[in-house]
Amino acid sequence: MSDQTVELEWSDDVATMTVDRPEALNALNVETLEGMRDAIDEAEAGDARVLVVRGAGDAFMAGADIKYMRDLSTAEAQAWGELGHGVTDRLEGFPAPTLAVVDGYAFGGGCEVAMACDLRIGSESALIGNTEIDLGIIPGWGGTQRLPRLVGEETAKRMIYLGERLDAGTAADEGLFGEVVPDDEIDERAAELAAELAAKPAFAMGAAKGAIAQAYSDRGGLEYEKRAFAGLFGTPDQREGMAAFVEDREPEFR
Ligand code: DAK
Repeated sequence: MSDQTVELEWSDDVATMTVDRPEALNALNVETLEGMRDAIDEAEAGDARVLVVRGAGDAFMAGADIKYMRDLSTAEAQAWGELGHGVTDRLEGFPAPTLAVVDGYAFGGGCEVAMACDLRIGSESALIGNTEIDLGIIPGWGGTQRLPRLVGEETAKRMIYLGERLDAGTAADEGLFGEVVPDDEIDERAAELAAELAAKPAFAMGAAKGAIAQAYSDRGGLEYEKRAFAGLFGTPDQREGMAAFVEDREPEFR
């Protein structure tokens, strides 16, 4: 399968989805999210036993596309949010294990895509965080719900309130990465781990994933987050935060 910005490749029963928009550090726009949605559907239709998620070039994904988002109205932000939630929900509900291979930047929506996967490994040079606050917004694709689960409430609040960017070692210490590998070994380690997962009994794997999901089946928080996120569009802080990024300057919030 091939979209302009998303590739799906197969190696035996392992499907690998790669976001390939390196000129924007794989920032997620409408085309990219639609490509991811289609690739996930194709991986599921092809009975993938593992879905690997990664980014091309120097980034996993540097977040949602700020240049696209900056002028969205609340209604447009809602539609945009549904598309992003569709991708993270599909990843979370994918019938087989999903593995995020974070080699480079994973900020904002990129961090949220990684957190929607079952397992995460990082390269030594990876940086990860929910950095949205400095854009005058909050994580909107599940970050407010999934980050506290992974790292605990206090750490999640510190990361989200301050927009912290964690290096790989700290991310592993906090529970965001299962393991950290040297940059030049990450491809090999990802393939090894994916093959190990693919060799496990698929019915039991699906049952384990489904049962674990029940521990987190309350979607009320995700719905709250969607509404809170969209409500920030059009506020002076959102306009200022995103304008400052595009104009390459520090934001001045009121
Ligand atoms: N969006 C658009 N373009 C981006 C981008 C992004 N997130 N990140 C990088 N780029 C672009 C840069 O603008 C630059 O483009 P040109 O100027 O060359 O045209 C190119 O990628 C290379 O970036 P830099 O020149 O900045 O490269 P550096 O190595 O100097 O810095 C960096 C890399 C990743 C540290 C820096 O680019 C950066 O801080 N990027 C922003 C990271 C960030 O804040 N990400 C969070 C985005 S907000 C929603 C729910 C959720 C979300 C949205 C909606 N709904 C419910 C509606 C999610 C929001 C986010 O993810």
